[in-house]
Amino acid sequence: MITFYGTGTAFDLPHASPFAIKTEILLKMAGVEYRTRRADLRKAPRGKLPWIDDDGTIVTDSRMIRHHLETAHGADFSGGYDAARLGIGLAVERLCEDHLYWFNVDNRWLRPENFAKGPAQFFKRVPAVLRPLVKARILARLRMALHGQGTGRLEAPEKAHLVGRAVDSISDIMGANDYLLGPDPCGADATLFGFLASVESPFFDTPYGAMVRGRENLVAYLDRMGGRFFPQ
Ligand SMILES: N[C@@H](CCC(=O)N[C@@H](CS)C(=O)NCC(=O)O)C(=O)O
Repeated sequence: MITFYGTGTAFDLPHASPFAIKTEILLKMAGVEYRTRRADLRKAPRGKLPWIDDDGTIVTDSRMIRHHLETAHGADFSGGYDAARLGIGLAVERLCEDHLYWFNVDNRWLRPENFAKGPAQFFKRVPAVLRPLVKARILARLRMALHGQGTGRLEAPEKAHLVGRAVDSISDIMGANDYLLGPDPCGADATLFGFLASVESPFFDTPYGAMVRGRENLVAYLDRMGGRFFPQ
């Protein structure tokens, strides 16, 4: 039995973390038995979530979890597509994970109104006297990470321009397909749904949600994927 450590439902999403949404879809696609546990980041094997415990084998990082499901459980995430299509899928995944991710972090954590109604809730279990200090320390760490990565140095219109380009490209790649690469879902859809749903989330005040909602095929895709993998 696999134990999957994610965040659980938050912000009207299946998980607060897009990487956790991705991983739960991969587990469902793989058809393996699993149970979900709320992750305590202080106990995360590499300080990040999600991770899984597969009967004593700990696997961290959604990409390595995918690899583990393929090698240890025979999962096939190809969706039947050829190598060239799958290459496009991988590029879209990395566009989400290494590019869109940062705008999402910036928007949720560094916009005070979004932080207050969103991530600030994670600190409820920290003793009240320490809470402001812990929050300030984490925000300072994130600000540094965003500055180092580069997104933190951009102005709001530049950020909007870059997110818009990414969202439009994904929409153009998908075209009239039901899923990213064609009529069937593949592993890349797990990632794409996790990030698109997170970027679109109306829970947060963001200019990015409207960009997703402005693309009919992406709206239909979110409905289709949500209905298929998180019908509840
Ligand atoms: N490459 C990792 C990224 C995971 C990741 O960045 N998770 C975030 C949550 S969305 C996290 O745990 N951040 C905590 C931290 O960096 O301290 C994956 O694919 O799982």
